[in-house]
Amino acid sequence: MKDSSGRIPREVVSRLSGSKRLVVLTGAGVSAESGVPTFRGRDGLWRNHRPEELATPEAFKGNPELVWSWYHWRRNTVRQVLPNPAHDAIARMESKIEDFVLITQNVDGLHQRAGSEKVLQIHGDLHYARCSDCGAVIALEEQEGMITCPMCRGPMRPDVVWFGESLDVGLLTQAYNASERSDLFIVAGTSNVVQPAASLAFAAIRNGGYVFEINLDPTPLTGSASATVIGKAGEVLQELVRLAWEEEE
Ligand code: BV8
Repeated sequence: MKDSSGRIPREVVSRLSGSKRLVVLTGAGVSAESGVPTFRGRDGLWRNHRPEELATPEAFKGNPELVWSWYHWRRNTVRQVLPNPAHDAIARMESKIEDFVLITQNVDGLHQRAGSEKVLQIHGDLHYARCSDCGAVIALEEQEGMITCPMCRGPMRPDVVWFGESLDVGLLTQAYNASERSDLFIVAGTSNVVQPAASLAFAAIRNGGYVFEINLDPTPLTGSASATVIGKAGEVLQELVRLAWEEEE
């Protein structure tokens, strides 16, 4: 079911209101309506740098000052924006469904600011730094420039997963288990090209789960999704929770 009118199929609404095991997977498109640039979209530049150029261990090894300045700029950018209706709708789903997991590829922390708590940040969080020597993790606020570990004085790096780096095995296992058990898997605002995140929806499909996709454009998942609505995540998700629950109250 592919609907470019933005209309949400009735089956999606009834599956959400009746869901016992809901998983939501988000990507940069969910933060786009907060004014945060995406990675591959038209605005997919981060201050004239493509993520694939700087979000790598090689880039950090070669020019840690540039990579750190890029992450400080991104952190300060997202600290000045607000969660949008897409983040709010997902937090509302969590409040309504006990067995709920949000898997996000985003590192901006906007889901938590909207009230989401059951969040698997499988690509890390740009509000934190991690020591390359002792592994200590610290929260970042106003810091600028290179960060030195307060525990061992070693060099610190952004606490995110770069291209070519493996994801945290524990988080990824939790993400796969939740996806395989889900009766409804909502995937919003991701181009579904980055692995292994892009395989999670297929894990749900393989186990008989219903996959509902929301995006401005078709993606490699669209042909396999149970239903796709072409539209803005904020608008479609808000409409979905209204149809599923407001009519109850
Ligand atoms: C791994 C954190 C094992 C950092 C990110 C060759 C060599 C090496 C590796 C690979 C290779 N080929 C493939 C790989 C694997 C690679 C990969 O998948 N590459 C892709 C580009 C092909 N993956 C990895 O490297 C992963 N690790 O595989 O480990 C390994 C180890 C060694 C060697 C090989 C394998 C690690 C991946 C994690 C990378 N880190 N972020 C940072 O942010 O700085 S990924 C980055 O992309 C973000 O996390 C982002 O979330 C993620 C995915 O992008 P999207 O979120 O989907 O964003 P995008 O802009 O692409 O799309 C936005 C979508 O929203 C669009 O579809 C748009 O239409 C839509 N949209 C826009 N506005 C709206 C909207 N939709 C709705 N409403 C709107 N308003």
